[in-house]
Amino acid sequence: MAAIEIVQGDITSLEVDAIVNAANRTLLGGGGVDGAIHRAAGPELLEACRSLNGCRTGEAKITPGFRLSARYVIHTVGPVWHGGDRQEEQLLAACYRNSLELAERHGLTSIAFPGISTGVYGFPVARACPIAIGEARGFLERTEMISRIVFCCFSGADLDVYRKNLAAEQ
Ligand code: AR6
Repeated sequence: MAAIEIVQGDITSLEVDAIVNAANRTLLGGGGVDGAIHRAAGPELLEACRSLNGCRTGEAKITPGFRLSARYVIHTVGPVWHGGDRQEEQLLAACYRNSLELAERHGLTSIAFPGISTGVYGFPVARACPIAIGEARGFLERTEMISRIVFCCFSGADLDVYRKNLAAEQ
């Protein structure tokens, strides 16, 4: 049975085929979850990212996970929140969809996401969460390859938002 899970904690410790990085368009590292992933994966990750030539907003690229438990890192670039009238919601949905499609193309069965764009990029988590869950649900209905999608919340407040959104589906 394909499942959506929510957990609270550090995404770098999760044992899944791929963790998703909320990166920027350079793919050359940064703060937040991006910094944590690069620290945990080791300097080989930055070397691998250098050969990718950046990434457009809404798109996704894949590298090995190096020292992480996860075999791969899928790097995606979320939109900066400007109030909602610059296609932020569509671009965020594209991040989730393109990351899931990339995982499927690599034959992966489990994937964990942070709250893309909901940190420095300022996307309100209450608006981002239903997009994340909606894309995950839609994907699980279309494919059999991926059996586990984990949403990793860093804060208790974010965990509550995800819990409420999942409960509202029942
Ligand atoms: N595990 C899980 N979630 C985390 C972790 C972690 N170790 N650390 C932070 N978060 P952000 P963005 C959460 O700012 O908004 C970077 O500098 C955090 O609480 O990391 O997409 C990039 O290079 C929040 O809920 O990413 C870009 O320049 C979520 O991860 C820019 O930030 C995303 O917060 C991208 O901004």
